[in-house]
Amino acid sequence: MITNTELEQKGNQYPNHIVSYEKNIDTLHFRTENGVVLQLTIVRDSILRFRYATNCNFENDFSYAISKYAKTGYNYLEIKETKDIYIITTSKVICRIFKSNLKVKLFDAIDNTLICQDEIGFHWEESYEYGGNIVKMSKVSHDGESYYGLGDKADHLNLKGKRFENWVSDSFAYGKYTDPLYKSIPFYTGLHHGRSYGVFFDNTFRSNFDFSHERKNVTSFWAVGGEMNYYFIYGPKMNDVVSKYTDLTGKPHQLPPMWTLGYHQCKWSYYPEAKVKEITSTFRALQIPCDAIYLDIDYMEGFRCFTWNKEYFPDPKRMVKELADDGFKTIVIIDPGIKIDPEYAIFKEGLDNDYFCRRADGPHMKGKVWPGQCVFPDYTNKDVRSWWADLFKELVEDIGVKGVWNDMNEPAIMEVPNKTFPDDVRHDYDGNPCSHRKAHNIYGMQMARATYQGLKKFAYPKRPFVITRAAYAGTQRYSSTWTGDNVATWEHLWIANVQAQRMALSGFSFVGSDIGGFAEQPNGELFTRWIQLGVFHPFCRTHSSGDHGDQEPWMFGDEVTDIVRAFIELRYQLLPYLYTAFWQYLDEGTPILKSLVLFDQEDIQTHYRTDEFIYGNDILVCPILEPNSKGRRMYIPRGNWYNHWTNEFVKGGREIWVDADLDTMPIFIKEGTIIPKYPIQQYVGEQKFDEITLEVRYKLGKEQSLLFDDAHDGYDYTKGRYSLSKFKLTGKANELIINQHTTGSFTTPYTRFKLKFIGIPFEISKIEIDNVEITFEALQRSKLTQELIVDKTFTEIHIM
Ligand code: NBV
Repeated sequence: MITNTELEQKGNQYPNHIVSYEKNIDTLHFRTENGVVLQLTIVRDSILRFRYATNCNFENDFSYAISKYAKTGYNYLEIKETKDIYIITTSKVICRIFKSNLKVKLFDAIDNTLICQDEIGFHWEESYEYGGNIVKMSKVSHDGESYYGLGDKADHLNLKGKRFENWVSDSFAYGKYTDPLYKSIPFYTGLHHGRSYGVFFDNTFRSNFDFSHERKNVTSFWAVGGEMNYYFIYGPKMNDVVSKYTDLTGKPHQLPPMWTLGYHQCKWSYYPEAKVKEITSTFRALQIPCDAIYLDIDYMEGFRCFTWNKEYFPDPKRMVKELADDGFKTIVIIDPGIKIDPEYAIFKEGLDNDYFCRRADGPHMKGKVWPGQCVFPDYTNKDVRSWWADLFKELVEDIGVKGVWNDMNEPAIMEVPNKTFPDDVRHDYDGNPCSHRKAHNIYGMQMARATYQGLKKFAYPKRPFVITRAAYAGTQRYSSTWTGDNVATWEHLWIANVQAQRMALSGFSFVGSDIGGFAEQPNGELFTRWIQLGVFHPFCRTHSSGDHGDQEPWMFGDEVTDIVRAFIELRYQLLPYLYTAFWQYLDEGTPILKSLVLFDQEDIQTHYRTDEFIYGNDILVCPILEPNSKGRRMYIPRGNWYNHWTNEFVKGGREIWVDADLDTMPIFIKEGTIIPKYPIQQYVGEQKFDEITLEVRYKLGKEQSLLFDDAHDGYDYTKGRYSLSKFKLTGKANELIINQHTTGSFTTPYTRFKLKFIGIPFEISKIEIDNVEITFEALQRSKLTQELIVDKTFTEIHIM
């Protein structure tokens, strides 16, 4: 790895002053005497893009990360010039560019606070070996500045003082601090003086980030090729930074079908058919809710993608249908390696059409993976993606598979020192031919994209579901993801918690870990604690490598089975809440998991908090991460909360001890919120219910909550057929008022809400629904909770 200091010693900086600029639509082109060296695009009032050229030549402007649906356009732009600087002002930021050295300083446009400033700024080193440049940016690290983001790093949530590399890597049994891992998301947020901004370095080459590691007051990032091309995103709220970044790199193209938010059971591997059925029927017999069952590589014939081992699975279509009749959706794995076998149709097709990657001098890229020697589709070629997408016709349209799981797409190669393609492999890069140095980090993303295209086409009119292991920024548009081959240890439970939060902070919310650990075997206690965390991750799947024993919820004795069932049931009850959070993620880019720092950045207590997080908007969760725990200390963020189990009222802004025997974990609900709950089902859609529960927690003051609903699959919601209820709660000393405003044309199957009131501090003497007083008998009272069944169309409930 090249260090900062080495680079600075060798680095080039601009010898020439900027002498002029031209404005072309939204972009300012700054020139030295030799030509244009810097392009500054005003993407939005709060997003500026900086592109630097070392020789006054810019590359073709192409990105896999940026979404074509990203919001663009600004409200205000003013450009001023003095002797030494250019001052570019939007309604959100002021950018000063120094003519003599191109250094940049960025300020809040409202109050002129300095947010981000170059140290050396842009500099570079020529790379003789490969051609091109190592491009580098250094910025001043401010007093008390913290850093978050970068995808799946297995490190403390706050990245300050650390250095990381982005090079998508198969990392079997990685550990805390292993770097790099499976994903490359070159985006971070900085936070100082209560304000947050983001930097997205859209460069797919191997890149590095140094957060005050080598030099205390400097944060820098660099890549071994390509351009210095980064987006500065101003908040000042971290939530806005993340949602703007998510908008820029894209939100999932559609809502996931609701069943994908249920519980998934996986193992390497369930086969033959009888074993699969034994697993699924045990779920139903033990009444443990489950929606998805996975087939790992052994379902194929000799690991050939898109084939079936007919000895293990004689009639896949019948089996998939029978599983579906029992509420199970079948998900199959598909790897990128295509077996070199002249008898294998897909190999032949790919060969005839020249769809496989080639080495620099022409031969195919060959490498060993599960099927033996393989070739690999170049997913960076549009025609290859279309071909790949069409290969899913049989699996999805004919056989009825509901989701596809892309593995080994870093790409991973066995028995070679670098575990992936050599650098010289060529890629089309959508008409920008390049070597693997540039395409490596997006290979897996483009595979997931091609798979997504296939699922979208053949699952239609249902929604697609894809899971990918490798990812680059923007992959969230196409796929969900998991954190790869973790290990059944307590340390890995800690890692899973951080990784899921960090991915959410990096725009990728649909994430989960292999619950229980992939390698080795958990004991019942670890498995239980992992399930407790996992049911609060957007993607919730138990997975393990078969070598180490079984990992189904009933493998650890009755006590564990009962606890695990109860937590999976809780997940199913909370499905409307999670679905609403997902809708908000699509609508606004709001991360589904919120680290405490994102929830309340002004409270410095949150800046180094790692364990606690907010699930959706209103539920505070803190996993138990150590064996033999009877509870733990945790930080309750500012505001008031109710203990989920006891309804006890808790004041935040302090650390407290929370009891948590094995059958429980710390969960708190924000006061004033309205939490929707479904009845328990064994799988999504199992029951038609007439009524759903709304848990209402009293607050002195005002609070807003949302409930989104639709058909749970299909695209009707995009045509307005959804139902979005906005609840406004107003609590006074002797009154509680709930207003509901609903939009959308979807008629929910349920007609009533069962309101459960928690924490009302006054004796209720009167209730009015839409100005009509109801009889007192309609109230069923208990000590702290009181229930009321109402027509779902109410507009105002007034409790006095
Ligand atoms: O396909 C087998 C496994 C899979 O179960 C796992 O989830 C992947 O991360 N796969 C890796 C290949 C084998 C890894 C040792």
